[in-house]
Amino acid sequence: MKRLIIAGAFLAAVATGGQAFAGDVSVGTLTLHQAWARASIGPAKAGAAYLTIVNKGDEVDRLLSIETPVAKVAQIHTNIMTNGIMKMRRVEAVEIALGEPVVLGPGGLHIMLMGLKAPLREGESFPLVLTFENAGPIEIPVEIEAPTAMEPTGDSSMPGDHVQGS
Ligand SMILES: [Cu+2]
Repeated sequence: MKRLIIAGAFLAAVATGGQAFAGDVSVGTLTLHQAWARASIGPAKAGAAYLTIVNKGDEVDRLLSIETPVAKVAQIHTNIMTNGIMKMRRVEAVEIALGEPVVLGPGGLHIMLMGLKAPLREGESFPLVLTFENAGPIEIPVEIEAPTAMEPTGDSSMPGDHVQGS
C-alpha cells in the first residue's frame, strides 16, 4: 500500500514537472531520477552508478557521455549473457525514448566508473554530469548506498524498477 502511494506521488510530480525526491533533477523535458551507486569494497578501482531517466518531451534524446570528478573515466555499459557468462560491453549512446523510463540498474545498463580516485563511501554523494544530444549536460548528485544494495534506500518507487535484473 505504501509503495503504491509513493509511486503515485512520483507520477503526479512528474506530471506537474515538480521534483519528487531530493536527488531528482529536471532540465527541459528530461527528469533524472534518484542516481545512486554502491560503496566500494576495499581498494576497488571500479564502481557503477545507476539512475532512471524519463523523457516528457516529444522528441527522442540520447545520452552520449558521462563525467564525474571521482573517476578518471565514466562509460555507459550494458551486461550481456554470452554462453552463460555475464559480460559488460560499452555502449556508445543510450536512446531516451518518450514515455518509457530508461532504467540503469544492477544487472543491466549502468554507468561504469573506472579509475576511482578514492573509495566510494556509504552515506556520501558525488556529482555526475550526463551529456545528452538535445538537453546538453545535466548534473545530478549520486547517493552512495551499501556495497550490497540492489536499489536506492528511502524509495522503492522508481518507475520500471520491476525490470531491473532482467
Ligand atoms: Cu560496467
